[in-house]
Amino acid sequence: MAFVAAPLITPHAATSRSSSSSLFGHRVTPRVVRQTRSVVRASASNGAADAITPEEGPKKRILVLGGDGFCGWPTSLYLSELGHNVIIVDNLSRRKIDLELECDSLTPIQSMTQRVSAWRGVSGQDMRFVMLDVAREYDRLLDLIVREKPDSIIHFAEQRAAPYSMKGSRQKRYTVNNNVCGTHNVLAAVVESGLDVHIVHLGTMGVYGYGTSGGEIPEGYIDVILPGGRQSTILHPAYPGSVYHATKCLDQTLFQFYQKNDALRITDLHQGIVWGTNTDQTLKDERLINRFDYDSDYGTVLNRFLMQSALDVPLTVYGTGGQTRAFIHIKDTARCISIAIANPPKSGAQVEIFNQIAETHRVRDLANLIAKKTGAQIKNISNPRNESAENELEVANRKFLNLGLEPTLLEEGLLDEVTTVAAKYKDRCDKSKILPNSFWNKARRRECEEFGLSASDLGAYSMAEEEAMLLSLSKGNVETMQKLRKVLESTA
Ligand code: NAD
Ligand code: USQ
Repeated sequence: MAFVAAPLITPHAATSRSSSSSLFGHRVTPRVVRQTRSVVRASASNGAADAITPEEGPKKRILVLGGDGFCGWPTSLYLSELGHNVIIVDNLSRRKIDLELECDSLTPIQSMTQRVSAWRGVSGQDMRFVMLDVAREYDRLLDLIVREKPDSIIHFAEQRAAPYSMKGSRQKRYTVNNNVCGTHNVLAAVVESGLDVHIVHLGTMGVYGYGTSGGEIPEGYIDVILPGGRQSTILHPAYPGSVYHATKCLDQTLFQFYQKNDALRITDLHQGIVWGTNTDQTLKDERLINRFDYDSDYGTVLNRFLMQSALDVPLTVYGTGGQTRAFIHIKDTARCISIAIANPPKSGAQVEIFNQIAETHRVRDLANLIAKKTGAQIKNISNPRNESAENELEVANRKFLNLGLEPTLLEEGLLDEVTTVAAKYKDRCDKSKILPNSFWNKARRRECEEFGLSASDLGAYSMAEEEAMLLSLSKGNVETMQKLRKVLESTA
């Protein structure tokens, strides 16, 4: 059946209005603001009758898949502090990718054993860690769910960097296999366990695409008129901008199927770009510090700019910097998830979708305000990505506001926190990891190389892998290896 929407596309929620605010004397235009929060404690959509605050909700047993990561670790601590029983599940693949990319978190993160024991000591709360690959160890995952009988599973455990997912065919395939199989394993295991587990998944704003909506992006669903005049409510059309974002679109189709077929209770959080480093919990002890990615694959734009300014290197604005994106602070990530946990959809209700964002900003506006604040230079460089050079972005986020979220906005001085962290650990930074070295296609690569970016990078392989490959091809003969390297360099 063709479900091309007729011109009538009605977002579920009404339109919020833009406003502007002054940051460090600079005018910026956050498009989604707190004033829209008119009804605190309104009912959640989707069958959950009365909104419950995380503090007053029942204490739950929660599996946090991907709980060693940038969002997962502070969220685990936050939930634990609220009194929930938290079990972290992670295969440490993010740490292994650091080895592959020959890069590391700017902040000196501790091993999982040290992290968990530090939290137990600081908080007196129990917390456990299970090392398990969600995408490849189905039986162990099922066993864990059956044994622990969680009330909720929070699913962060995916390869989350768009640039890494576009680096080469190996990384594209890994991202699809890991993310789609992982999500499917969670769904199948919950069904097989026979337990009533609420699944909360971290999705992305990027499922909607950028610049195609032509108005406010609703929270997940739109009403359309199908050919023949029939009315329907469908998922907002998916329009991913990378292999990574495409996996989140595939995830949401899996959720829709499992909700329809097995009446699973699922919440999908379409989160914007997360910025910041620490939360009240990670600040309690140096051993609890959160990770901070600054490299061109995993570092996200605002944290990268703040890091670059601390290092006194130019801010890397891709293209014109006219890309508008949605942002949320790491403290609000944890808060939103706790709200979602406290307000699950009823069994049988459609997949609950929230837009998990605080505000929107244009990349060049962010660069300008940081430059103004710190005196950093700005450098517009060729865009390694295949994306719209300029786009508008207006996003509905009323569901979380109605459930009591008071978003942290950039203007609240928290940029200083990131700048302080960046300055404190800047000696740990490898400057060679700052310029982009993943390209969306050959044309983007060529253009960037003509611009002088990333001449040494061969894209699909890290230097260590390339070295190992050449050594193996030349069977250890140094002369043959040098010849092979010359051929590789001349064709790169
Ligand atoms: P991250 O890479 O820091 O953390 C992900 C964690 O999942 C890592 O610790 C990794 O080791 C683990 N993991 C990956 N695959 C696994 C598997 N198969 N089995 C077990 N563990 C596995 O990423 P993050 O920034 O914390 O993001 C967490 C989630 O939030 C992701 O799904 C991401 O798509 C989503 N998200 C992140 C952002 C952001 O700006 N960071 C924004 C929107 C959405
Ligand atoms: N950009 C620059 N300069 C940089 C880095 C990025 O101009 O040095 C630009 C990019 O071209 C892009 C924008 O900034 O237009 C955002 O890039 P990003 O790397 O900060 O964010 P993105 O790739 O979109 O991915 C991040 C997370 C991902 C999450 C997504 C939310 O890594 O896990 O899903 O944000 S969203 O973008 O809303 O889909």
